Amino acid sequence: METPPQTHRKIIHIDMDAFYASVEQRDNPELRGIPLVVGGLPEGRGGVVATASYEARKFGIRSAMPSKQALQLCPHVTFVRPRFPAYKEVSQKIREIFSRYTDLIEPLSLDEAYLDVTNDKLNIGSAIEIAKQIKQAIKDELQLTASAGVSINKFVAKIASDINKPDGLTFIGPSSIEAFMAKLAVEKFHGVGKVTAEKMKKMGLHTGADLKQLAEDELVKHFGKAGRFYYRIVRGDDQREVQPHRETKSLAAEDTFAYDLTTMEEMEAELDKIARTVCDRLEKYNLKGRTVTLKIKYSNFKQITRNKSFISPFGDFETINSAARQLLAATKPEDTRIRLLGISISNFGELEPKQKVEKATDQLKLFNL
Ligand code: DCP
Ligand code: MG
Repeated sequence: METPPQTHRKIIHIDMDAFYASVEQRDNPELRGIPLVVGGLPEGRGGVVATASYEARKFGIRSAMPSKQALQLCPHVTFVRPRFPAYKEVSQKIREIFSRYTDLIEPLSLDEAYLDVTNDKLNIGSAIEIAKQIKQAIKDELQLTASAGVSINKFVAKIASDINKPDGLTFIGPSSIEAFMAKLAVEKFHGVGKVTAEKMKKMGLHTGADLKQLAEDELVKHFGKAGRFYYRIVRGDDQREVQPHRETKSLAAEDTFAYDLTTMEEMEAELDKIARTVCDRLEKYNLKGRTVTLKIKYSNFKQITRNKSFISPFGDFETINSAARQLLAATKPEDTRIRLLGISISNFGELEPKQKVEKATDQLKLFNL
């Protein structure tokens, strides 16, 4: 008896090349073809590299590196400050290009997104062809380049987009996934940070092939819940769906600072401004929420959020600002360097009966995003 043909999802991961730096080079011809860093200036304290042009990467300059170090590696490097509104605009435009092909778009950041093109709007059928067309549209309409990874799942598509950067297009089909995963270094696994990678190496686990030797229970024993994910992923099994943007359920404002904030006064002053912006926006849309979420990104790019919920809806500056200050104080911020602060308000609708909102103590949650 014949087995029915296997059907697979068609997933594309798109990631812009040297994103902030490419936008700066596009908008200012003097910056083209030279080593360029977008980020904090080296003469300031705590300035870090947000990204570097490919010309600067030849000198070993990388994202998250102190700007001072970048200057040592390449004394003639040029520094420019980030222009977030310009990057947001490009981000919206690339999403518009994606939406010509599918509505199943899951943005991961301003410059990258997953697309599920299993049933594309134009009936093109070939995910590789769609990726080509998207790259071409980005070139023609935005004068920028992107790299694409095409596969049958998110995990492999994301790794594939990084393989032939810049301006790359890499396809990893179903029959090559197992071999591809076997060769993959453990630090390339999505979700494996430096600490886990070190632990794996100490255990003699260097590649996907090594991980595949371990039973699921063993992986869970050593790596917790993530172990279950590793077990499946080394076998090329990733069933996670592309999750398109849901309806807006929160309203937020945030600010990335040119220098890391280190004192409570600086942080509170910045929070004040952000709370004002959030408050103005709530007023503009005539909204009141019940939850305040504080987002903090540290100088090492670790990001946390903490939130606090109230029984009654609020939209006033005092409540938002004091809640944000309390959440900040609870993180012991004096011992840290802070790169970004943000406040968002959510929970606009009716309270779900099951929703846990503690009256007296206010709920504190910690997510690792
Ligand atoms: N970014 C940042 N800090 C980091 C990493 C990134 O501010 N530690 C910003 C600047 C980047 C943008 O996010 O331009 C996109 O991040 P990517 O990791 O995709 O890096 P690039 O697009 O700059 O380079 P690549 O060509 O490697 O994708
Ligand atoms: Mg990128």
